Amino acid sequence: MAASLNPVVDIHTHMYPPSYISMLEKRSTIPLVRKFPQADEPRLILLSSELESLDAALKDPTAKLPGRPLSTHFASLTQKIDFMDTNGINVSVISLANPWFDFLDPSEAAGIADSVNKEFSDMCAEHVGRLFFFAALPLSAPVDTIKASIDHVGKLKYCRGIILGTSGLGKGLDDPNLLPVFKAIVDANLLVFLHPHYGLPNEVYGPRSEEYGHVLPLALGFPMETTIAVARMYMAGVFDQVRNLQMLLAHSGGTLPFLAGRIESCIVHDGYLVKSGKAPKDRRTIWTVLKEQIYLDAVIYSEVGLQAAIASSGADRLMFGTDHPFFPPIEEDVQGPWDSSRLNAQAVSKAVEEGFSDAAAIMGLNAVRVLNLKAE
Ligand code: 5CU
Repeated sequence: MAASLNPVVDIHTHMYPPSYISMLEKRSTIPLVRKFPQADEPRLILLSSELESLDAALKDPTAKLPGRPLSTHFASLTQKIDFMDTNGINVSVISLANPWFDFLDPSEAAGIADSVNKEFSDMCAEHVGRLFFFAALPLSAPVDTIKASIDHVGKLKYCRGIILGTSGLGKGLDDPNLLPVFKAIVDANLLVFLHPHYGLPNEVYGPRSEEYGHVLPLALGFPMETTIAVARMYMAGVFDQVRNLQMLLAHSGGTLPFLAGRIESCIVHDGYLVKSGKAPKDRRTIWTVLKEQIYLDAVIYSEVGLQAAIASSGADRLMFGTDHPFFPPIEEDVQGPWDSSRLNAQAVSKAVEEGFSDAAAIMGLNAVRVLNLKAE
């Protein structure tokens, strides 16, 4: 595809390189890859909400298949480039999908992270100018090892940030022990791409949740997880303590743009916070943090959510994404255009009139500027 003055850049697009898939094939607890006699393609089982259907399918070969089909779109670089060409995407910033290295034993995490990050770097080198990547960290390892890993990926030519889950070192992103990690990320001039994985406790979906497929964990659990993680960071003062930290939030910030006003109101009406001086009048509000330290992806599939995202962070802080290879078409050809990608592009053109500069900014120019996506 020819380079364009107004490139389309996909900043939310994942892969599991072949070495990561082999690791999942050897596992007996989630995340795992498993073949079932009733299907040709292996299944990729990631989420705790899929455990019940995994157990059922292991016992009964006629039971509903758990997880999602592990199509070639998850691990093949050729397929990623084909997807980009078919869906009008000039440049992609690829990242390892959840749950990254969270489940690894501390003793092996750094070695595996280094080698998977190198695979990402090598893939980018095969398609100079079309691919960049967000690296993943060995978060189960000691903090000094994590810092060494940040230092390492910061020097990789095509690395533009760190994809991070919400668990941090195990206690969430408001954990004071994580501050040196955030500082090291800033020092390496990298941005954090915050992405959910753990969702909400399964009980909230109720005893009938199996009837509802993946809808509740993905549509609601994921965004709430992101919302809560960032609200905790805000309440703990992380954004003030690491003033240069820049975060790109998946799924247009979960529900943060919509709930920021309510968060603010709850703070100023909290007797304990106000009386103990924890909510001083000159504090930076969550609105300020959204405008100064937060970027949002445009993976929200509707102009309604996108308008809230634009209103809270600004059109200059939004970036188009697809979430490929998740959400493939169910009934159409997976080698053709994907509706999930089209819906996100359509939301942009409905929210900010197509042809106007905000549309070009969200579709790619913001990413080029913020992530410095130059070919060499
Ligand atoms: O379909 C899913 O489970 C997912 C997932 O796990 N991660 C993601 O980024 N999108 C969809």
